[in-house]
Amino acid sequence: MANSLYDRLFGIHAGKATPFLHLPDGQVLTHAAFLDMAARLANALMGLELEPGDRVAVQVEKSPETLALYAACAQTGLIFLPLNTAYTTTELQYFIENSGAKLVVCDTSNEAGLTPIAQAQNAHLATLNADGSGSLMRRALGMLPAFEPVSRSEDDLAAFLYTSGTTGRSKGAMLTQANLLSNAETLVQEWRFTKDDVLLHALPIFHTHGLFVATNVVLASSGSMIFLPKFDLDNILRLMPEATSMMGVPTFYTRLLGDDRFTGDLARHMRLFISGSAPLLAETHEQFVARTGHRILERYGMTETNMNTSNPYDGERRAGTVGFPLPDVELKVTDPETGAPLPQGEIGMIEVRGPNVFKGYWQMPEKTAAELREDGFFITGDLGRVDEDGYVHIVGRGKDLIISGGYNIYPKEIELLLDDQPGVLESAVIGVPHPDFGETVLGILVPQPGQALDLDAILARVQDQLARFKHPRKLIVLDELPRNTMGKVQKNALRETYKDSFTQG
Ligand code: MCA
Ligand code: AMP
Repeated sequence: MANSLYDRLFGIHAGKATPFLHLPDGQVLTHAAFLDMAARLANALMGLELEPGDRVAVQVEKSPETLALYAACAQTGLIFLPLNTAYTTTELQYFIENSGAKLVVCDTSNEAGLTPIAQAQNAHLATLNADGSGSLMRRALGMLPAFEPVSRSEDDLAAFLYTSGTTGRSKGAMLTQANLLSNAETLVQEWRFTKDDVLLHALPIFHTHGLFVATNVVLASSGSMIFLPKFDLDNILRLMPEATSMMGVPTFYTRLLGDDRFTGDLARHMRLFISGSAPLLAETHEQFVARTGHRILERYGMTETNMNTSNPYDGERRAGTVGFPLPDVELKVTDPETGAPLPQGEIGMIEVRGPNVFKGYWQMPEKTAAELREDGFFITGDLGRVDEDGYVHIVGRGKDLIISGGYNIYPKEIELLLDDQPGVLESAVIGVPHPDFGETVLGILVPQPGQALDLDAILARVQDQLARFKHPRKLIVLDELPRNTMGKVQKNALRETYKDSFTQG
């Protein structure tokens, strides 16, 4: 029985005592031990009478067990739905309800808050903590360490990742086995990953970058990874001598450069540094070359498409560009109004097509139709151009989006909440430059006539509802918002006015 995702990422390692995860305390988990854990989990999942295609919503800390749960979902044909650990109960409720999850896996500390939400839709709830404790592993440990993978076609769904939208409502991006596999195998080739690679893995595993890029590339190449719970500079510096490669968001690289202990000597043996999820400033790229001699390889992707472009492994890695379309990925630049292709060199909407492009948004046919053309091209919302040598440059965003430390934040979601606060007439949320996170969130409030705003109380209410990384780092009160003649808020003008809010003084 075929199950390509399981077979090609996990099954290939059956019975191998080769290292897969190097843990920060020095322990090593072999491929075989990892697969045993995954099979026990697969048996535990099937014991809950879940059916292939059911969604498993997972909000847990990064751990080997969490990765094994991903493998177990592949093995059982369940759809893995990882969720940012920063999400509040209010945010989680939406994802659980919208996806119709049949199983919710959470940290014990969130069990009380999520139980009524799971119960309301007859979903099971199990706990899994950072140290591997909790009801899920307790159940799994009583199971056999063998499980025959459920047969799945490559067109079957393997994962949902929620991505916010300009309307403020998150959409579940449906990713197939083929989406994940094709991209992983392409990236192994493009970036020359082999069984000898040891990837320094400090990214979260609830997003594309840490899970479908970093983890899948390591699995598909039979390499191993130094599996860190989070980005911690001391750990990164301590463990870099044992690694061959690292993937990170630009904040990883600016933080490394900000520390004098990060020397050329420490990095010299490394084979490859990769950056993505947010623009890497050309200045950061150049500083990195000056310090280490390494040119960071920048690539460009999205939740809906996995990776689209990459700078070359051999050949010039050009700062400020995201390189060339990957093999199998077609990329064109179109007129944002008409969709007509633009002449080479002109700036327009980036559209992509290929085996990496998702199947659509879960139960949102209109949103799918608005972004995914019938001919298979996905309208990315990113504005860019292709230069005379074929390098893709991302020059801006057609979508109202803030990227803070690699996390996407949709202003609309925060504006809707701010508008609801007592005394607030309207609000505008913008991204402004931030030395550590690249961009951060600034909220601008207009009070109702004659009202004084209690900013502390407003912030406190926002904090209850929204994940920490989405919180406005500053609130500013204005009498009115700048608007154009059509009445549209001029966010560009606001971004210009407040651009130095976090970078100076
Ligand atoms: C943490 N905080 C943040 C962020 N992360 N605030 C804004 N933006 C963030 N990204 C909060 C913390 O809760 C904390 O709150 C305060 O900011 C400072 O925390 P700190 O300890 O400095 O943060 P950290 O834990 O070191 O995290 C920063 C980080 C992390 C290492 C940059 O956010 C991270 O790992 N980012 C990677 C995100 C990622 O994987 N993106 C890929 C998406 P307090 O003030 O209360 O202490 S996939 C994608 O985009 C596409 C597909 C692609 O192309 O890859
Ligand atoms: P997400 O939908 O959370 O996966 O975020 C995808 C978005 O991140 C893209 O549409 C881009 O706007 C941005 N992005 C990813 N990689 C890069 C990059 N290397 N340079 C600039 N923007 C990037």
